[in-house]
Amino acid sequence: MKLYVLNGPNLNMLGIREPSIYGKQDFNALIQYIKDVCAREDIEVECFQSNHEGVLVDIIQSALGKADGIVINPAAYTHTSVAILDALKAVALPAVEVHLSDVSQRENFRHISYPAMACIAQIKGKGFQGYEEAILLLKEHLKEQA
Ligand code: CA2
Repeated sequence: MKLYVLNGPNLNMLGIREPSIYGKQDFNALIQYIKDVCAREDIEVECFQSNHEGVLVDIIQSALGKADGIVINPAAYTHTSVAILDALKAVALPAVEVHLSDVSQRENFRHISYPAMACIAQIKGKGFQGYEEAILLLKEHLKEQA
């Protein structure tokens, strides 16, 4: 079982500002956390981060034939990107959207998610643990499909 984990714009700045919203740990710690969860669960993982919408679309397209599922935190593109929604629909791989913060408790513009319309679940407000939940959910989903 192989997963792609994608992180969108500015998530590489984790730990540098806004610790009250996104926590104190930095981006490298997040990637290590994801890799540790996947190693424990016997899942192969590739992690990506980009600040560019088109690059995220390219990575989603490249998952076809290489990954069994996608965990994605599209960051600000969550609230704007029909292109990421369409890419997820195009590859038709099971995907789970993750947010560190609880976007439903923040500004109104963060309440809409386009990519979530092509995801089997959205997990929000659980910090790094949200990524673990997404990975476990995809693992169960893929086992059921097998
Ligand atoms: O809660 C999340 O995970 C978000 O996807 C994070 C995005 C935000 O636009 C979404 O509404 C919710 C922002 C990521 C930017 O992260 C920063 C990290 C450090 C300092 C400033 C921003």
